[in-house]
This record gives sequence, C-alpha cells and structure tokens, in this order.
Amino acid sequence: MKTSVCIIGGGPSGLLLSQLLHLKGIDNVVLERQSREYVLGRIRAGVLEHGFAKLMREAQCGERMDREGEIHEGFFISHDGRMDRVDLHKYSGGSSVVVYGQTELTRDLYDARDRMKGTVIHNAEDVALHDLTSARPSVTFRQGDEVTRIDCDFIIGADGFHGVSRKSIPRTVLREYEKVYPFGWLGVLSRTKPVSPELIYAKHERGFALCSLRSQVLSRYYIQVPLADKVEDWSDEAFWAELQRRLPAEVSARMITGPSIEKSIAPLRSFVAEPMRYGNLFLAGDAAHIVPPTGARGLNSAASDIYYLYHAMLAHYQRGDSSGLEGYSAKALARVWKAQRFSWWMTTMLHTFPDSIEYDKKLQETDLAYLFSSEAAQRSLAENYVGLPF
Ligand code: FAS
Ligand code: PHB
Repeated sequence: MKTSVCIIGGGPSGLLLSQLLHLKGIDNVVLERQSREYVLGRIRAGVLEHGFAKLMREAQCGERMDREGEIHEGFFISHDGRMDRVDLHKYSGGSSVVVYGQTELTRDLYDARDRMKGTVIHNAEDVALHDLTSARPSVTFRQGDEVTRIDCDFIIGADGFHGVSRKSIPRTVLREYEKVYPFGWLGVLSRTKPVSPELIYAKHERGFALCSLRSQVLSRYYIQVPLADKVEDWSDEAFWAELQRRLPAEVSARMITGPSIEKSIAPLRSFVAEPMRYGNLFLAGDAAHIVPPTGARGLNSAASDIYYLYHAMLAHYQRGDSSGLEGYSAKALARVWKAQRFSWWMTTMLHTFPDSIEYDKKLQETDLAYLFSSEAAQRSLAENYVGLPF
C-alpha cells in the first residue's frame, strides 16, 4: 500500500487528524490494533476545551456534539466545609467547555471516516515502523497470516501510552519525564440523573471525589482510591456510600444512585516524552504525554498536537513549506507542559497524599482560600481549564 500519511492508532487523536487531512485532500491510512467495538467500549474523557470542539466542527464532526453536548460555564469545588463555584465564563473572558463523552466523540469520528470512505484498518497486529529517518519510511502490520507494508511520507504515532510509536524512537534520543501518584481513580458510570447541573470537584480528608456527567440521564462519578485497590474490591453499594461521605450533606442527600454500567480504576500519572518528532515520525496525544484527569486535560492535550500537525501537513503539501513540521515538537511541547503543570496543580491541591504532613495540608487549604479570594487566581484557573490558546 502507498499513502501520504500513515496514522498509527484509531483513538480520538488519530481519527481527528485523519478526518482533517482527508478533507484537505491529503490521503492517509489509520491502523488500529483493536476492533472498532473495543475502541468504542472504552469510557474516558468527558470535558472538551472550546479548541477541541472547534476542531471537531472544522472536521465536519461537530453536529451531534453541538446537539447533545452541554455547554458548561462553571464548576464547583467542595472543600473545607464550603462549596465555591469557579465562574469559567466570567474569568476566561466569555469562554466555556463542552461536556460530551470521548466515546461519543470517537463514534462521531468513525462515522465521518465511514461517510468519506476513509481507510481505517482494524485488528492490525504487530505494527512496526521502518526507516524513520529516510525519505521513504514505511509501516508493516499483520492480519491473520498476511503481512502488509505501507509506504508513506510521514508516520503519525497516535497509538496511546502503550503504543509502538514512542518505543520506536531510539533510547539515545528519547527523554521521558514521569511522575506517578500514590493513588488511582475508581470511576462509575450510571444511568441516573446527575446530582448537579455542573461538575463538583470535592477535596475531602477521606480522599478526592468528582461528580460529572455525560447527559441528563447518564452520570459519571469518581473517588480517589489507594493504588492497591482492585475494582472487584468495590461493590456498587460501597462506592455510593464512600462517594456520599466525601460530598456536602445537601449534595449527598439528593444523589440518585443506581447500578454501575461501567466501573474501572485508572492509575494517575504525569508523563511527557521528548522530542515528539523523530525523522518522519510525529507523536501525538497519549503516545507522547499523559496527565492525571483532575484538570480534564488528557484528551484536550491531544487537540493542540492535532491542530499543529494538521496545519504543518497542509503547509507542507500545499505550499512546500516544512517549517511547521520542523517546529512541531517544540511548539507542541510548550503547550503540553502547561497542561502538565495545571493537571499537577489541580491534583496536588485536591487529593489526600498518604505521606503528607500537617504543613502540606495547610498549604492545600491555603491554595483554595487564595483561589477564591483572588480574581487573578480564578482567571488563571479558568484560562487553563477552558484551554490555553493553540
Ligand atoms: P488513545 O489511547 O485513546 O488511542 C490510541 C489508540 O491506539 C487505541 O485505540 C489503541 O488501541 C491503539 N493502539 C495502541 N497500540 C497500537 C499499535 N501498536 N498498533 C495500532 N494501534 C495501536 N482524559 C480526560 O480528559 N478526562 C478523563 O476523565 C480521562 N479518563 C481516562 C481514563 C483512562 C482509563 C485512560 C486510559 C485515559 C483517560 N483520559 C482522560 C485520557 C484519555 O481521554 C486520553 O487523553 C485520550 O484517549 C487520548 O487519545 P489518543 O491520543 O487517541 O490515545
Ligand atoms: C469525566 O467526566 O470523565 C471527567 C470530567 C472532568 C475531569 C475528569 C473526568 O476533570
């Protein structure tokens, strides 16, 4: 096979770039290890920055997001016996976020690829990258007994944290920065009316909790749990009881509980791989960086990678200008690290740390007291949460 751009990974990063490039006549192929059902079975992000939403519209995939997604102009932080609201609209100069599940967004992207007869190859096994620093890189993959080679100009590594792309960069070139947190998030999806019209981030001595949603009939809740916990350790009843202990009484009193339709524990880590380019391989999304979900930056960090790659590829193919490709890694990393900082800050401020001393706890309280006493601090939080400019 021959194509201009070979994209490894059929998650949101890979599919969004594939759709954007196709609309501009730049042919590409997406290689996905799993089946489509498997990819669409994963429950992940729920909050989209306005920049991500804009890219989805540009990719002609925003129609259902705009119809079914919810515009949120603020959220609550419950802490130290209080519930304060962060007014995103006021402090971000009129911006907001869209609450719309990553599962639905990925479904919309797959539907668009089908509509445009895009090439998305599922169940692609043993994907391997070749001749990355030559002018003719290639990718091989296996389906059953058949091995196929794809000759291309560029390879996009959008294959997530456990993908093959980042690992194809020589250890002598790759620099990795990682911080692992001493806890995880136990998440539950339930067909219940959300307890609050806006998200509630709860700091509590028993641990962090988050009340989120996917729609007015689908709620998404999380509680911080010790790293050693397994999802089978947590019955639905135990989950609901612990969640309600960590929320203000008036919130818990009105909570509608129900059976979990999805329940999983995600570990929390901060991770960045540099550089995000090696020869004709470009990394994007979770393949290059991971954040703890506290700041809702995970999927949204992928958005700016895709935006920069999309415009760099356009300049290259339409005007022979490769400056965007040359400058991609530095430009993407500048914004990635700002999302890392914000996610680390939100996580440190709102979680209980097993090894924290009393002084640390006073700092957490002070961080929140300062936040809600300072318009400048709320402007800083808001501009990060709605999404820093691309
Ligand atoms: P993805 O991991 O989504 O997609 C990569 C794709 O590449 C996958 O489909 C995979 O099957 C495929 N692949 C892997 N190896 C391959 C290979 N060798 N060959 C071919 N294909 C291969 N973000 C938030 O903002 N909020 C959240 O609450 C949140 N919760 C999360 C919970 C979990 C358990 C996880 C893992 C992540 C969560 N995230 C959250 C972050 C998440 O949304 C990611 O940022 C987002 O999926 C990034 O999208 P991609 O970069 O496309 O990577
Ligand atoms: C979610 O709805 O899954 C969600 C929302 C906000 C976060 C993390 C997760 O910060």
